[in-house]
Amino acid sequence: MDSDEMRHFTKNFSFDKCKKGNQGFNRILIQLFGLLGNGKSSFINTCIYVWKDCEFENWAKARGEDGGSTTDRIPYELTENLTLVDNRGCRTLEDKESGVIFAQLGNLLPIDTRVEWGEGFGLTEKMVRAEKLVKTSDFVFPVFVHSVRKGITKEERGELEALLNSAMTLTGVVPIVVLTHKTAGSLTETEGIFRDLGVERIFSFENYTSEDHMKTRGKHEEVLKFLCEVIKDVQFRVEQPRDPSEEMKTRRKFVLKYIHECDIKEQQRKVESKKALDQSLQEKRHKQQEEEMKKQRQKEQREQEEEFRRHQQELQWERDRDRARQEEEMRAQKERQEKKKKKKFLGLF
Ligand SMILES: Nc1nc2c(ncn2[C@@H]2O[C@H](COP(=O)(O)OP(=O)(O)OP(=O)(O)O)[C@@H](O)[C@H]2O)c(=O)[nH]1
Ligand SMILES: [Mg+2]
Repeated sequence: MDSDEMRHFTKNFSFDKCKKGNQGFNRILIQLFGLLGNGKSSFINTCIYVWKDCEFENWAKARGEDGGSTTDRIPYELTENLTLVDNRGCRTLEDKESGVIFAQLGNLLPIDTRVEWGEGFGLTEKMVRAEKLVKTSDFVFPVFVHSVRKGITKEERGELEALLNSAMTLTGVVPIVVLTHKTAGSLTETEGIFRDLGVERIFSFENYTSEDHMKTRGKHEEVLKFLCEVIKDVQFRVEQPRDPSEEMKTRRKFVLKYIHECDIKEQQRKVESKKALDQSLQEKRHKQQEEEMKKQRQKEQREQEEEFRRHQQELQWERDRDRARQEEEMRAQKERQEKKKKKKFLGLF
């Protein structure tokens, strides 16, 4: 298909025209998810810019590199039947936050509303309150947005695989991956990692931004290709009999089970960390006791040695005194004998 044909195909898509009719669906929600600051809002800007073919605006409020600027679930309608949703990004791929990610991805939290990082009961309650606000007629289509510049560490691969697999189980669709910042790192390597994780379709972009939005044919065609690919995948999915309200219930069950499992894991983690803390305290106490006993033993030994040394000295003093006394006696005796001799000698005269 050339650009005009792709545009025409996208514009004319409607669930009513699908082989089995709409089956209760009336629009595709292209749900963007991913880590903070990876270009989700910029990708929305890129899509709107291409689709409207107008002056560039920062419609989705793309901001700094650190991310965290999108805090609400905001919908951007491209056609009556096709809407992009900018979801709140996650700081890490860890379980707790993924609970919120799945609640957004499953379309179980209201649109146009701030998304709080809740977990456990708080998140469940929000989902229950949202029940009347979310529409079962939305066909949820997951698109994972990742920046080539940020790369993927070895540790992140396992978490990413788990996240993508859960997103697939939740939505029934293999997520499409959109790579942004395509010239800011190794595109081939990043694509390879996602392919190894089982991702079938990957699109890569250098997003249009406020600083650089010079239109190029390549970018325009890639966006249109992306939109057509989403629609074709949806058409393929709705060739099977579908029940949107049952599917919504299944998604809700999935997320509730996920939250519950995260809670249990968290509790186990707390118990284990308390156990480890207790053990280390006990070890510390034991070591302290041993140290004190060692000190006591050393003190006793020092005292014994001191006692022995004192005793030896006293003996030595005694010996010295005896010797001095003996010497004194011998000297006196000698004196006496001398005197006696002298007297005898004088008596002769
Ligand atoms: N050069 C270039 N810059 C990009 C690209 N994609 C995003 N950016 C820039 O990266 C920064 C973050 O992009 P955002 O679109 O706000 O990212 P986000 O995923 O929406 O982030 P949060 O909603 O804040 O989590 C912005 O300054 C964008 O201008 C890209 O493909 N190329
Ligand atoms: Mg954003």
